[in-house]
Amino acid sequence: MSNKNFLLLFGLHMLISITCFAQEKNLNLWYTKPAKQWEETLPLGNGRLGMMPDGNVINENIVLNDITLWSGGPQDANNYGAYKRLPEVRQLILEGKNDEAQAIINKDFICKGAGSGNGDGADVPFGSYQLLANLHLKFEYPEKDSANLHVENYKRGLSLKDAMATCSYRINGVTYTREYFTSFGDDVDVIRIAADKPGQLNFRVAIDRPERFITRRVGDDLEITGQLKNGSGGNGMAYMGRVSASLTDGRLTSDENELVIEKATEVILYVSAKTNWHDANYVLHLASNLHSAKLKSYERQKQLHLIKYKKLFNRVGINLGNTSASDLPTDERLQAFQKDPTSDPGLPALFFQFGRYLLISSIRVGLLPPNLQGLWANQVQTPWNSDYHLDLNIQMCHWPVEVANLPELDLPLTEYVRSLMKNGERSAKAYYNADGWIAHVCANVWGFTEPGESANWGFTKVGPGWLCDNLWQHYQFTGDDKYLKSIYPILKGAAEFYSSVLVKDPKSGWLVTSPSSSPENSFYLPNGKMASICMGPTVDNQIVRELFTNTIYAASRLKIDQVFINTLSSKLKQIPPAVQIAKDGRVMEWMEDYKETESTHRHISHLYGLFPAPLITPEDNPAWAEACKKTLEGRGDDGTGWSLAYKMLFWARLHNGDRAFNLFTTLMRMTLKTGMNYGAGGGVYPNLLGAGPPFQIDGNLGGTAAIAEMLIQSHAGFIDLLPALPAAWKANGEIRGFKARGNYIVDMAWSDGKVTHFKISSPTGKKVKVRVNGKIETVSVTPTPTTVSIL
Ligand code: FUC
Repeated sequence: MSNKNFLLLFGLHMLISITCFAQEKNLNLWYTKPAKQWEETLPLGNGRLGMMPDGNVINENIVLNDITLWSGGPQDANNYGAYKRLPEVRQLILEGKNDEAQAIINKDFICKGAGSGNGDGADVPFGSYQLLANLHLKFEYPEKDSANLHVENYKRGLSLKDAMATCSYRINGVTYTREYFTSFGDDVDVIRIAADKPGQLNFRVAIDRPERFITRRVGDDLEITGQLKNGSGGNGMAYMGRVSASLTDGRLTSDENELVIEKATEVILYVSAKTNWHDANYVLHLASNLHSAKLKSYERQKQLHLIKYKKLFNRVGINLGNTSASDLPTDERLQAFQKDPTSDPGLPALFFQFGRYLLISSIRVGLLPPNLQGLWANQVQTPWNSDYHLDLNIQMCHWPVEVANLPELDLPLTEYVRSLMKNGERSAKAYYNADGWIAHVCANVWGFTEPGESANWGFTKVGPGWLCDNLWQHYQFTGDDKYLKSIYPILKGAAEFYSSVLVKDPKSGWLVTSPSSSPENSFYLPNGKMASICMGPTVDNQIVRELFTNTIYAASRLKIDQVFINTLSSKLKQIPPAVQIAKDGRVMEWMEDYKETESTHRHISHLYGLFPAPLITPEDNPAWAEACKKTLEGRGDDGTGWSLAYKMLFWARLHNGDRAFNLFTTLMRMTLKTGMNYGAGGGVYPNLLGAGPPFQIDGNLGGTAAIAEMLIQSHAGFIDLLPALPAAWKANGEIRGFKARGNYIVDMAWSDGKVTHFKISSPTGKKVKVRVNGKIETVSVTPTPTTVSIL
C-alpha cells in the first residue's frame, strides 16, 4: 500500500472510530415506586456529602452523610511487650503446635481494650462511621386523607450522566417534581421541589438523627448540631448541618423545629454540612458554602455541578449492545436479567458506569478514601463500623480507579496510607520489634493500626503490602515519577517491616513471615485441632515478593538506597515461589498442605498473585494457572458480593470470559436482605448497590474492575484487547477512554468477537505491544490517537 493510501485509510478509520461510538443509552436507574427500605434509595454524593432520597410522596426521608463523620477518637491500644514472646510463638509453630501459638496470640498479640468492638465499635474508642442526619420532608396535599391520595405517573430515578436524582408524580391534575443533587459546585446538597400549577406546594422540613443532636431554628434556617461519642466517655467529633429554603412565591415560616412552606410553586432546599475533622473553622466553612450556593440561581448551581462532574464521568464510554430490556425499571430489569442474562447486555455496561459514578461520588482529592459503604450509611452503628478493612476490601474499592480513567481518585488512598505510617511504626515495634510500619485488618480515621481482637481474623499482616500494590498500580498506570518519589517512603517502610519479620524455615530454607495467617481462613492441624496462625501463608509470600520487587525497582529508578536494595534483593531470592501446588492440584494456601475448615471460604487470598499482582499469568506459567483454576473450582461460584466480584477478576485473568460472566449474573441477584452474611448469597439491592449482604460498596467496585478486566488487561507487559470476552458480549461492542498501564488511553470496537479497530494514545508517545485477536504486535503511539484497523 502506498503511503498516501495508508494515510487515507488511517484517516478514514480515525474518523470512523471517532464518530462511531454509539451514545450509551439509558444510563439511568429508575423505579415506578418510592423506596420502602434504605437499600432501595438512590445514592448521590460529591466525594464528601452524600444524600439518599427515598422519593416517598407524603413523608420523604433523605439520609444525609458526610464522609468524615466518625465516632471514637485517637488511642494507643498497642501491647508494647508483645514482641518478647515472638521466639516462643515461632518455636511452637515450627513444632506444629499452631493451636498453642494461637492461644498466645489471642492473649498477647491482640490490641488492648475493646478494639473494633467486634465490628460494633460506635461507642468504644475505635468508633464507627455514622450517618449525619435524616432530612424529613412532610408533604400535604389538598386531599387530606393520605390513604385516599390518588398518585399517578409515579417515577423516580438516578441519572449517571448528570449525577442527579429525580422524582415526579401527579395528584389531582398537578404534577410534582423533585430534583436532588450533591453539588460539585458549592459543596452543598440541593433539592428542588416544584409543582406545575401555582401555589400547590405545602410541606414541612425537619432534620434529626438517632442520637446526639440538637435542632434549632437560626433565622429562617434549620440547624442540627452535636458531638459524637469519643468512646472514652467524652465528646468526640463535632458536626453541624444547616437547611435553608429559597422560595419563588408562597410563605416560609417555622413551627417548633420545622420549616413550614405554604402555597409555594417552587422551592429550593439547600443543606450545608461540615464536621470538625481536620477543620477547626468548620462552622465558618459551612456558612460560606451555603452563602455562595444561595447567591446563585438553581440553574447556575446545576450547571456548575454538571461541568465538574462530567469532567470526570465523560472520560469513558462503554457499549456492549442494547436491547429493549434497557427500558425496564431497574428492579424489573434485574429480575429479567436472571431469567436470561444474554437478553440485556446494557446491564453490565450500566453496572460498570454505576461503579465509575460511585467512585466519583464517594472520593474527593484531599479527603478520605471510600469506606466499606463508600460514603452512604443510614445508621449510627454501621456494619463492621464501615471501617477501612485492609485485608482486601479497601483495596478492592480502588481496583477500577485507574483502568476506568479516574487516576486522581487513587490519591486519597495514598494519603490515607501515608497517614497510617506513624502509628504503624509504633505497632511494628510493639508486636514484632520490627522496622517499618504495619497496619493490621481494621483501620479507621483515627489511625488504628493495632491487631484486631482475635487471632483468627485480626492478626493478618497483608495490609501494608496489599495497600502498596494499589499505590503501585497508580504509578504503573500513570508512569508519574514524582508520584513514585512521594510514595517511596511508604513502600520502603512496608518492605522494612516484612524484611524484619521474615524468619528462616529450617525445613525448606525459605524466608517466611512468622507468625501470620491467611486472611480470615483457618485449617485443621494433623491432630484435628483448628488454627489460623501459621508461618508463610501463600498470600504473604506473594505480597513480599511483589513488594520487594517493586521497592527495588523504585529505589533503582530514584537512584537511592543501594544498601537497602542489596538487602531486599538477597532476601527476595529466598522467598518461597509464588505458587506451590498441593497434592490435589490446587494452589496451597499455607506452607503445609492443610485442609481448610471451610472449603468454600469467601477469601481466596492465595490467588493474590493472579490478581491484583501479576505473578501468575497463563502465558508464563500454565501449570500455576491450572492450579488457580482448580482452586477456584474448589471454592465454588457463590459468595458474598465482593467474593463474587473477586472470582470474576480471577477468571478474567485466566481468560475465561464466560465463567466471569456467569459470576456477574450471580452478582446481579437482587436481594433485600440486610443481615450479615459470610457465605453464599451475595448480590445487589434494587438500587444496584452491592449486597454482602449487608450493603458493601466493594461488590460494586470489584465488579466494575472485573468488567474492565474482561475487556482489557495490561499487567503482563502488553495491552491485551478482549482477553476474556464472554459469548454474551461477542456480537458487537466498543469502549472509549479506558486506561492501560504505561499511561495509554485505549478505544476499541469489536464485532463477532474480533477487534475491528482500536486507537491508542499516550501523552509521552512511545511504542507499545498490543495483543489483538490473539497476535501480539508493536504499535507506535503518539499523543494524537493512532487508529489501527484490523480489517
Ligand atoms: C471481612 C470479610 C467480610 C466483610 C467484612 C467487612 O471480614 O470477610 O465478608 O466483607 O470484611
